[in-house]
Amino acid sequence: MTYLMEQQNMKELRVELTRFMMAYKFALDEIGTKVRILREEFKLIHEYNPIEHVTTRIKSPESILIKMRKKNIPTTLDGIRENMKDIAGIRITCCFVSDIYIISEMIQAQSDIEVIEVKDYIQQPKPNGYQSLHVILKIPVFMSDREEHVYVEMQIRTIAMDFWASLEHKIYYKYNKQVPERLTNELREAAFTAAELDRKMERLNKEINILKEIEDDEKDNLSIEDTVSTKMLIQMMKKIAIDRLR
Ligand code: 0O2
Repeated sequence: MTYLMEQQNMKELRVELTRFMMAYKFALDEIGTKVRILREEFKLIHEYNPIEHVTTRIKSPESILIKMRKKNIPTTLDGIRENMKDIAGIRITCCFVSDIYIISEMIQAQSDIEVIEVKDYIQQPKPNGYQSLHVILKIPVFMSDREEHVYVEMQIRTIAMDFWASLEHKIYYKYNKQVPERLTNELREAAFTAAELDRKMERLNKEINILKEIEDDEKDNLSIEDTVSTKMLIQMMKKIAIDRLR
């Protein structure tokens, strides 16, 4: 092969690789915009923001290679494109567990999105305690000369789940993947504690919302002439509403 031909081949490969990675970046831009719109709409209409923060990442070439070897993925761009579904990843951290399912359903319902797989590690946590909702999506990306449907892994979790997963990840790697059993047991217990905290915060949030609603109704309905018995009735309603939540 002549020097010129070799240069030409290298150039074509570089263009092909750049286009390959670009598609994932654009897919993340697309899903990022979808999430931003939901977030802003929620804030404007419901005066509530269910999303704490959002991060995106593209898998590093090193991690792609490791996973290719682990899963025996063919060493071609087509092989990687079809078999590796988490090269583009978006992680959405929500306030409450109920928010996770609301956001997930809203994204899944969008007509240009294809849902490939849902893994609910909240209903069924991993044996180590890991919790999150994972959804593999296919998102259309429109480029100058073609339309590509790109896999994106969406992970949705609460702040407590995210806190646990981030620290577990650090501890796991620090011990070079040989975590003593006592520690894995404690990590699992910590995951249960995080889940308990999530349940408690969700219940508190519901209670406060009911109290707010009742208070708003009171403001709307009560006049100065209202009798003591009306106020007592409202107190009773509050108590019943709160008891029902328990
Ligand atoms: P990174 O650095 O986040 O990219 P597969 O993805 O097909 O190899 P699996 O296990 O079926 O295998 O995928 P799954 O369960 O959907 O999990 C993939 C991702 O979820 C991981 O990506 C992590 O981000 C996260 N995850 C899964 N299990 C755990 C866990 O036990 N602890 C923590 N901290 N995170 C977890 P990567 O590619 O491993 O890493």
